[in-house]
Amino acid sequence: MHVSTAKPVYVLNGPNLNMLGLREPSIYGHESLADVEVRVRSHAEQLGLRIDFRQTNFEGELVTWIQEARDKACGILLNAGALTHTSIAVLDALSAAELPAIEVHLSNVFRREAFRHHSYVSLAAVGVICGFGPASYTLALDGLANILARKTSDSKAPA
Ligand code: DHK
Repeated sequence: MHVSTAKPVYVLNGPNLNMLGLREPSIYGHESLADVEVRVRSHAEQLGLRIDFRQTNFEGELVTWIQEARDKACGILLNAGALTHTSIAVLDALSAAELPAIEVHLSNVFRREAFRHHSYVSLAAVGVICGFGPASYTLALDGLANILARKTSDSKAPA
């Protein structure tokens, strides 16, 4: 598949994802966030998509980036880290963004503690990919590319 959009996909990462590779490797693996970025960038190139890849430990900054995405991005991949399970502010920003958003997790949150089973982000996401390690990001990008390809072909269809 090859999708061409004028705007990039925002790939946004929340708290503690800067610690990937060092942090609990039995759960999150040995790749750093920079390694994940390289993977996502090369996969995006194959799909014809551009990405803007970022990480923050601050809830307000994540909210600001999601607000910015509304005008500047064509879609969002979001691993909000622990904010997934706690942040109504992130949910509200995503709902306001009116963009296709995919929720991503490296780990299978459903095999973990009960507090990770609930996600505010899911309420505003088209879908969720979790449990595939760094490949969760590229699988999520495939899902988003499908949605964007459908949107582009719909907008070209005669009324
Ligand atoms: C990352 C985190 O930091 C956790 O708080 C989430 C998610 C799971 C992940 O698997 O990528 O619960």
